[in-house]
Amino acid sequence: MSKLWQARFFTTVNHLRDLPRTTVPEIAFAGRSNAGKSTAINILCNQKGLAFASKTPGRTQHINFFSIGGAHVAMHRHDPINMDELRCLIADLPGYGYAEVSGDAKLHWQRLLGDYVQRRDQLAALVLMMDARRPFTDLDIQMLEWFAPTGKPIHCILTKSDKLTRSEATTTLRQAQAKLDSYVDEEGEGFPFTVQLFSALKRVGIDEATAKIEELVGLNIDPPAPEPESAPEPDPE
Ligand SMILES: Nc1nc2c(ncn2[C@@H]2O[C@H](COP(=O)(O)OP(=O)(O)O)[C@@H](O)[C@H]2O)c(=O)[nH]1
Ligand SMILES: [Mg+2]
Repeated sequence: MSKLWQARFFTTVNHLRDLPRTTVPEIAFAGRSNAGKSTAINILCNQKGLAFASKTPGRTQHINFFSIGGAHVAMHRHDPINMDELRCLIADLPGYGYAEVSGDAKLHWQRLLGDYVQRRDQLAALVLMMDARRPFTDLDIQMLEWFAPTGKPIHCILTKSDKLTRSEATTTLRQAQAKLDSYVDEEGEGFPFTVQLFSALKRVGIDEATAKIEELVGLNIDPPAPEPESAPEPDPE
């Protein structure tokens, strides 16, 4: 069973000063509104209503955090989680590129997202969700170029691949990988950028995305067992 299935709502943040004061690794999901981000998060976490999926995009301008770890089967969903057992946070970033967002809201978005992805030390990796029919729009590139200098991994998920034929999907994936490979630093070294196809509708790429995300936040490695209480020394006899 995927560890992502443990996800539960943690907090909502509208200003960087309110970011959770946690130290566990975070992974952030970014994408244009309508890219299929909420649908993908819900499928990966196996929970229908975790991230709000809607047909009227662009209404959320805040970062929603979900937690993995620290909650148990018997707990009520409103019970506080055990912070000692918190493993990682998932940050659902506000969708961008929604045409009707006003200038002020756009600026707010730019500061919130740009600052968050560039400065958040706990942020281990970025997942960039793009509609497979039109990946790498200007704002996707902006996101990618904000994050690239951190040297941390970006995993691109090409959503709604069911809208493409098999051969279109293959070509799209190859072109996306080539695009990512074209980024090199001053020494000519590539970046840790990966890409895959995904379809929530046809359930394509779920295992691949799950494995990648778990690896990026270290959920693939079990946490060290707690130190056992030191047992009394046996009597020398
Ligand atoms: N065909 C298809 N449609 C999808 C898929 N994933 C999401 N959608 C649709 O795309 C629209 C936007 O999805 P949503 O998850 O709300 O996108 P978000 O704005 O990025 O969170 C909705 O109408 C979804 O039903 C998919 O894998 N295939
Ligand atoms: Mg959404």
